[in-house]
Amino acid sequence: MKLSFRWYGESDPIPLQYIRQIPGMRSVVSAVYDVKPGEVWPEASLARLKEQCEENGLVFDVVESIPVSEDIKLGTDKRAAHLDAYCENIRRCAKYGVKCVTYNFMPVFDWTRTQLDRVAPDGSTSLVMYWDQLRGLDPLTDDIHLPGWDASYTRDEVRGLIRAYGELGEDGLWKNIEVFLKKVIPVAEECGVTMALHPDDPPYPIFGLPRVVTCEANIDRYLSIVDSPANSLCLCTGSLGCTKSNDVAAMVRKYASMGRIGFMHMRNVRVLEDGSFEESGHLSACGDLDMSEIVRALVECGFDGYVRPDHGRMIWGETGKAGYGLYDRALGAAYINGLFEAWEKAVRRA
Ligand code: DNO
Repeated sequence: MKLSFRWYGESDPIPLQYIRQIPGMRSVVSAVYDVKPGEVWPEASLARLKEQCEENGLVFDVVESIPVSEDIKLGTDKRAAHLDAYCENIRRCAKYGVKCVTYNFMPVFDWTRTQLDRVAPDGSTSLVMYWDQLRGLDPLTDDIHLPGWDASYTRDEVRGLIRAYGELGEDGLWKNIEVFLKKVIPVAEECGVTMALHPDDPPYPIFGLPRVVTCEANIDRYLSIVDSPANSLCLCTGSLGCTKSNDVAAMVRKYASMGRIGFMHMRNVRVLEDGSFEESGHLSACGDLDMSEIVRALVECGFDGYVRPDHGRMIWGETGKAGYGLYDRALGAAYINGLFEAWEKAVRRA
């Protein structure tokens, strides 16, 4: 596996030099963050990212994300132009050494949480989603600002989008996924780039918006639309793990053995009785996922893609971007290294 770490570019309070000091760290996961979805990334920005990483002994070879515009997801009259820009971005990323591009197909909102700084008994804070904080909210009538949601939409725009997705429905979303994949995957294949689809987080509809990248059956359907290793997954254990019906270790084994995992997001999560969930420390004992079984599945299937410690808690007084501090993600990286070393040795001995 190739160990990686997400870095938000020059605005990230964590210097690349610190990232480099994490044992085993190889790759930087980043993106051009100042260009709107549907537009083309300047080559100079990619060149700069590559250069900054190399100056610090790291490789810039994973992009998270090239965002899929709402126009592509909804199939509006701007779709064709946005798809051309998307393909051009893949070509440009490849030109600067990128091998894996993460993206998602979640309507309007990316991940959904109700609080980003929930204090645990040990004084650490983490991201949570509590149904009693969400229930009763209606984005069509209430002015909702959930943490992490794109603040660039006005309330009216959000309402317009929610209505449009309501009309589109799941079937319409699947049709637009097909148009996207049939256009984009051949370009990725040509450039030697693996497209890594991130699951919906959490993996069920929120506010009636269709969400389809949620479970094994739907992921099978997604991967079969274009049956190519370039059409792969960014398998996020914490996202799929917030539904008890997803057996994450079994899904990892299945898709790794098919060669369809390009990138692993590794974190743990605790699911509460009413379906609410709390992000926890990476260790198996801290949440509901058996992280060792997940790594075992990867190792036994010969996985050689990218892995990154996903969201960490805020610990030791660190402040910064929720989920993306240095300390707990570095602890996560050390833990992931340990699990891989142990399972790789066990498999070699067997
Ligand atoms: C959250 C991330 C996601 C992810 C996108 C991929 O912290 O895992 O926002 O980057 O869904 O497109």
